[in-house]
Amino acid sequence: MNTIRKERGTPRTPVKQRPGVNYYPDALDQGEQKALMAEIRDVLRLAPLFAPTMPRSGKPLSVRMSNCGQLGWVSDKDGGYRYQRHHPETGTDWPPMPRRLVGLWHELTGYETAPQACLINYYSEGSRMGLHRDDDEQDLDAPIMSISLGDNAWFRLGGLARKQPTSRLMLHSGDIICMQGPARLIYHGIDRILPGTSNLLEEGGRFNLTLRRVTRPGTSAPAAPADTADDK
Ligand code: MD6
Ligand code: FE
Repeated sequence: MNTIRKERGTPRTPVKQRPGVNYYPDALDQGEQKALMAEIRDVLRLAPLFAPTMPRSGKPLSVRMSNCGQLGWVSDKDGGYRYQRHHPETGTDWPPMPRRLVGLWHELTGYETAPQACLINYYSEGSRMGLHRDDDEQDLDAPIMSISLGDNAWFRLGGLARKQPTSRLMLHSGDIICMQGPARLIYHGIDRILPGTSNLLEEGGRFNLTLRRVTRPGTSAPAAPADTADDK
């Protein structure tokens, strides 16, 4: 079983929500959250938050986002959902993923290959994330690891079909949740955040970081657009 060892030496074991969903409450202590947040702020200075829009309708999503790592997830009216190497507004490559994040990925998921993308979502008061599946990746054997920083949020977990019943879970700053295997393609979303429940962020709100593999390890990724060709 994967464990995460905190500074004070407490081994961390996941709370199984259901097959394939490993929840690590309080995985990062305050110091670790602050250090990680400082690294994310460095990323955001190079790759500022942007306002993604929905494919076709062009309606704005309610979160603002950025990325770090080799690839970043973006969405807009004409191009739709996709991974690309560069920021849609500045045109420059995404900043590298902080090593701390890569270390957490290996420690918690046990997945042998490194994550390629870290999507950074920022929720201000009133932001939400509709029920969705993360299925724009080719490597569905790889887990997705999600880190919460800032205000509490109600996380909704459903099944493999949109109509299946859902349950909800309160995510707190420092919590990590991994979805893999039988849960890799389950529906999930954020109902709402609870403003004022954390003092980690001066501006309030919540950051969520999701680490992903995008292309299959060791393949030339024939199905990918040239922009997402693997260099592994
Ligand atoms: C959020 N999380 O916590 C949204 N996706 O703000 C996700 O959409 C998510 O928590 C894939 C795997 C884990 C997640
Ligand atoms: Fe998701």
